[in-house]
Amino acid sequence: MTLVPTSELRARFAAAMSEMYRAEVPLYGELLDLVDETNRAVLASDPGLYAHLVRADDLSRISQERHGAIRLGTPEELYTMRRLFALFGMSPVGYYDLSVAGIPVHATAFRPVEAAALRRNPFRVFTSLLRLELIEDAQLRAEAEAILKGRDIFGRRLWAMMEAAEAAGGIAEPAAEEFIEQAVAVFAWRSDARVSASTYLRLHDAHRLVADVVSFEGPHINHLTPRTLDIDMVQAGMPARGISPKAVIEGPPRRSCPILLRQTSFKALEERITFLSEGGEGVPGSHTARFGEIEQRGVALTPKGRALYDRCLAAARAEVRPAADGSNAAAYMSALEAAFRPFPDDHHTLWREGLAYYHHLPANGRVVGDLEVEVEAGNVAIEPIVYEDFLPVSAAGIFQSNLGDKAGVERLASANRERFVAALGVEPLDPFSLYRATEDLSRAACRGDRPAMAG
Ligand code: OOG
Ligand code: NI
Repeated sequence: MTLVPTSELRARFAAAMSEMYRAEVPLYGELLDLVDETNRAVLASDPGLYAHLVRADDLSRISQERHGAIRLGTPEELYTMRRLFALFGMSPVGYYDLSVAGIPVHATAFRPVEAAALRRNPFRVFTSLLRLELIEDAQLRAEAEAILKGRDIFGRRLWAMMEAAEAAGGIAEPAAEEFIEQAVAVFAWRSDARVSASTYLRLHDAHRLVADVVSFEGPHINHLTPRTLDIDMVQAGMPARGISPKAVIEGPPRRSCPILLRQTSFKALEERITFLSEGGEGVPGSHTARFGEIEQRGVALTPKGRALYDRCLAAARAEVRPAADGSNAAAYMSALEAAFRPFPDDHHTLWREGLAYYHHLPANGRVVGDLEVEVEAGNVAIEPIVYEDFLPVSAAGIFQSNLGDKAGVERLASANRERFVAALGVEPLDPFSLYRATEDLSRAACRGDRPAMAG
């Protein structure tokens, strides 16, 4: 029995998910075309970028690259989701507390972590867990808990397949096909609510997100995000295709050396749903949950670089707080530009000051001298290591834009990392250590300790 490599499974899973979402949300298909067109134009006009991507072995993955997001209701769902994603070679990385932005969830990102796996397919899923304890009304909280207890988001067939796969250490053909189908079905949209219209309204009043998680049979994928090489160009091209993006791009400003992550989203669709009713005939209603998003990824920052990023971002937001209606978007963008001026914008300075992570690639064979000197002398090239994770302030902005303008402005209670980790069943991996390890490997490779290659 030959097991299908997990990266292969993940690539097929991601492709099937994208196909499903394209059918569910046609505007997503439109967005993919726009991103594809833009990426081609950027590569054609920027041979330097093309060469960089080839050297860092990052080119082939970009057209297939996506992230998605789901929201879970119970600790058990999160625990089992970890088991499911593990079969696709995706591990939990990082902890994100969204309560600081008034959103009652905390989250992790499931993603591949090894360089070769990332190259094959970097599919990631931002996975939030609802913090029911933050619902103030005790009766509503108990009701929501009871509703969630009664659902099985995975289904009996998938449970059986997961257990078999864990026992066998993986999945072989021909089961792989059905396994992927079953896994994708977990994230499908179902328009039949599990609650009555009045329960929905009460959940919705507590927080729109509570209604989105509790009212349905499963954790529908709420967006899938392609990666663009020029987010400003895509943003500008959206209106012509009937897509209206949020006014402000989250993350750092435009720079010559992109850092971390810039993201923008467009509004959720209003979808027809059916509520439960006493008579069983179903009551029509509507729900907004799903949206579109694009992102541009840059170099991963070290803790020192990240601290500088956080300071610059906080300075910009102290100056201008982006309004949900977009009315001060221009003022915010210029405050952002100004606040990021202290952040060096060339790779050699970022590297020299230890602000970002790089692959080290020897120009000709093994390097014996001091690596620092060899880089300065041009005997070792540096290529940015791509940021594979998310940003809490950006994620809060994305949540807020798709939850509606009024949702969540006040700060909720503080983070509860221990509770999240207990539900997950493991400590999420530390993103900085992963980038650091990748950089260290490439440094070792320069000295001939391992065959030289990117990542
Ligand atoms: C997730 C929002 C966060 C991102 O890319 O930061 C996010 C959600 O709305 O469930 O997708
Ligand atoms: Ni997203």
